[in-house]
Amino acid sequence: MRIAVVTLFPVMIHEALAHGVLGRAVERGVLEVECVDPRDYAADVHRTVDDRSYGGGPGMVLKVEPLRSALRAAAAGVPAGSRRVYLGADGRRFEQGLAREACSWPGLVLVAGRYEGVDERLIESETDEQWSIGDYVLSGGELPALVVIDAIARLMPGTLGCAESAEQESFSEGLVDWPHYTRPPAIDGLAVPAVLMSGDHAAIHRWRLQQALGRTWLRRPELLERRGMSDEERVLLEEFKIGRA
Ligand code: 4FM
Repeated sequence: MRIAVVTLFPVMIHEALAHGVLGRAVERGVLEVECVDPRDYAADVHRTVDDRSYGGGPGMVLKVEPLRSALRAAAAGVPAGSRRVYLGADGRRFEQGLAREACSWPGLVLVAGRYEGVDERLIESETDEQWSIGDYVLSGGELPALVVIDAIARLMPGTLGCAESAEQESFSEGLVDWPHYTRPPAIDGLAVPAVLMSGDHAAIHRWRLQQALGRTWLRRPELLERRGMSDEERVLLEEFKIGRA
């Protein structure tokens, strides 16, 4: 997938994509990310990218011409069938389902705003969708762009290693994670659950599913509601509840 990010801070994007799973995806060419900086499209010697807000008040707005030129350059650099997305707190909530949808698109333009905002007409005429990563106010769209890129990229074939991807398509989809442990077997009197050291793979699988179900029931009941459970999973959850009593 090819992603173009319109941003005044391309280093933020590139730096974040240089590590770990995403770094590997970029290295392998599964993911190509290009940044387009409106400052490179500014017309004056000061490379001005902000302008005063109509209606007055403090705070500047991203200036129209450089941003529009950057947006069009970004759109020209992604394949046909790509979507242009503005990242802002009032957009459609970006969740796993949307990440799954988007991971089959050929490309994406992500528009990361700064200052008090972007001229509304550009959002209307030069983007296709608006996405929000959640209900909090950030200082710009770069972190949301990175969240979106990370969530999408890890769903694309070739991003995760074999061991990781096997886990991803597994039984635990739609549930929160089960707890993880590593050495030593006891820390400050807290032991690793014995089943994990039993070598009984069927029992371990069952325990992990039960923990994932139990934790989802306790901490994110709305996720369990949405996902539903098989008969076998209902039994595991009932057993989990009894175990807590
Ligand atoms: C976005 C600040 C545009 C300035 C932001 C501009 C956000 C969110 C967010 C901050 N984006 N989900 N929450 N953006 O807070 O997506 Cl111009």
